Amino acid sequence: RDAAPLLFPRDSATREVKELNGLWSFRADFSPGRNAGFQQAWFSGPLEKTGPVIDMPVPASYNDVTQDARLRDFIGWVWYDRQAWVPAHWLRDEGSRVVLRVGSAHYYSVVWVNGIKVTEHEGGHLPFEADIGDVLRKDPGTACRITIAVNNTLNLHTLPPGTIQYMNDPRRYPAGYFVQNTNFDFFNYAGIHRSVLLYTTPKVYIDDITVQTDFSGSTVNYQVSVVGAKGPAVKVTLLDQDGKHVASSDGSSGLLKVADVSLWWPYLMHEKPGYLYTMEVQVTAEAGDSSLGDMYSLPVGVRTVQVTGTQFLINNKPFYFHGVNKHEDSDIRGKGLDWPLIVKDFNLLKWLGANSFRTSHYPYAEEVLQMCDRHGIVVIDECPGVGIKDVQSFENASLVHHLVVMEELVRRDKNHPSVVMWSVANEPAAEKNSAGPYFKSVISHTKSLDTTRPVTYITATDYSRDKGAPYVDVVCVNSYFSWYHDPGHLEVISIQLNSQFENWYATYQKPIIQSEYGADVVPGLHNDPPMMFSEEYQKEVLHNYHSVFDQKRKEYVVGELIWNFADFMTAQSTTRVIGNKKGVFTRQRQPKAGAYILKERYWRLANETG
Ligand code: BDP
Repeated sequence: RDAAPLLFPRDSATREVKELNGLWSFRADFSPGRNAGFQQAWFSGPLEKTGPVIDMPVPASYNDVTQDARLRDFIGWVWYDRQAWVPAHWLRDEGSRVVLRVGSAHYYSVVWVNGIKVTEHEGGHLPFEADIGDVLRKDPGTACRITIAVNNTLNLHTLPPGTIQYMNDPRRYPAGYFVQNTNFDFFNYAGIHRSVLLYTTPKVYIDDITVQTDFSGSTVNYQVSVVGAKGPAVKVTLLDQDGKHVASSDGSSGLLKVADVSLWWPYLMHEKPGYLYTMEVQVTAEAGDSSLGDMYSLPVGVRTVQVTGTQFLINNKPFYFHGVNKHEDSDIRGKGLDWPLIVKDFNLLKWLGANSFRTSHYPYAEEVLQMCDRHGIVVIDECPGVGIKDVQSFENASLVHHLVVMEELVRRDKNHPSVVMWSVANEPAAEKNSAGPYFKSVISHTKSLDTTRPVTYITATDYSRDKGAPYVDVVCVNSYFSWYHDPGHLEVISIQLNSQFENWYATYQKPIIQSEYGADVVPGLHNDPPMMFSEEYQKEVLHNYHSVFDQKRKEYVVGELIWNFADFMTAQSTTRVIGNKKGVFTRQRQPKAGAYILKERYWRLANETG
């Protein structure tokens, strides 16, 4: 429980937050066994005393910030450390918890405070935390030292999975080197990717809040869990955007009824998208106690989601996804959280007229989902289940971890109105016999964690062989006609895409989203008649796909998400030109010709379908 936090850290009248972002000391463990750091206990004193350290910004991937190719392609443990001062009153006051929280670090992390191990966490894209008050109180009045060791190694039971190869044939590899093989197409950036911070809560504290909304009958159904008190008194107040009290209730669970509710609408479906109420939760240790125990404010959007045989409904109205697939990826910082980039991307989504995206292929920073809530951008929230292909990755050890990841993801993201569907995987080997029971378990577990949202995975397996498809609520299909199949033959798209849709629909009678399609463009390359990698070819692929979408969206196709929003980094290979170039924007977020095709189309769709 300690490791997986529930509520996003926010300050309030009872909580303080202190960010520890900036420069940390950093040392990669290049020792042959990659284990010197543990053997020599690099956590027991300042890292700089163990050997040479360099400056490393947090948050950021470490791979692209130096000129050292060995660090870019490093595999194994890297070590971060820094000192931090904890305000004296945090420790003087025995009644407060001091929590250290890491927004995400890829992939496996171990954390020490003043040389004492406080937590470990598996998984590169979700937050973890530890109550460090007791450790700090051993040494009050001194700065504390935080050490974080992070290992980017992926194996057949991690999520995403991978395999490590050691190239040690002395006739070919003088020094020997490690290779991380993966079945996914993005660079395995590593390091501390999101904010590290300290925050306080009182000893009696709000541990979790769950809201489920509806707009007929009651409106907000809430549950608050409080830790540290036997019979806590909970008071919940809902405020509208003008700060007006619109509903209130007592008790750790209940219903809030709002007259004239302002619904949360997706962007372009309503002139006021992303309407959020604020739910203020106040707790006292026991009824009648006048001193405030804890207080937390949660943004709440009131909306419903429902899937029929042919439609995806938001607030009972058909919703058509016209959007993108993204990556957390940019120059220099890799997968590190970067506010200017986040804001730029939202401006570009709006420029395009995109109403949605999928968090391909892992959970994004919570800050991104908060932006989606506020701006009314609809999200398909994907877990890091990308590239599940090898037989061993369907074994029980993998399944058990996958279920834990879904628990952590649902716990973190369940209250975001923007999140309308969970995706448990991308392009697994769904034709394997073990894929059937595997995805049956993952999907039914996810549904038991959240009864309000549909669940899917993204497939590239033929409809007739896909063993997990019976369990999804919406069929999400990726296809690359005239690219990976029939390269150069644009004329195949119309016939192949039509039969793709017809076969899936005839087999499952479920709504379908085209969850990926696209073509690489090296920006500035031109060729007429169109040739692969030219701007003209991407435009033609888009046009051909779009004319089929336009026929089928009147029937059961409920969305189209381009692959990809922007160019992104991958491992080096013969098919990648400094990364994947299927972006409609470059990695620096400048439009290619395809972006203008989408812009025109998305704004037209917005006018036609909302
Ligand atoms: C799809 C994958 C995506 C890749 C894309 C591509 O889901 O991650 O980047 O192909 O090859 O199959 O461009």
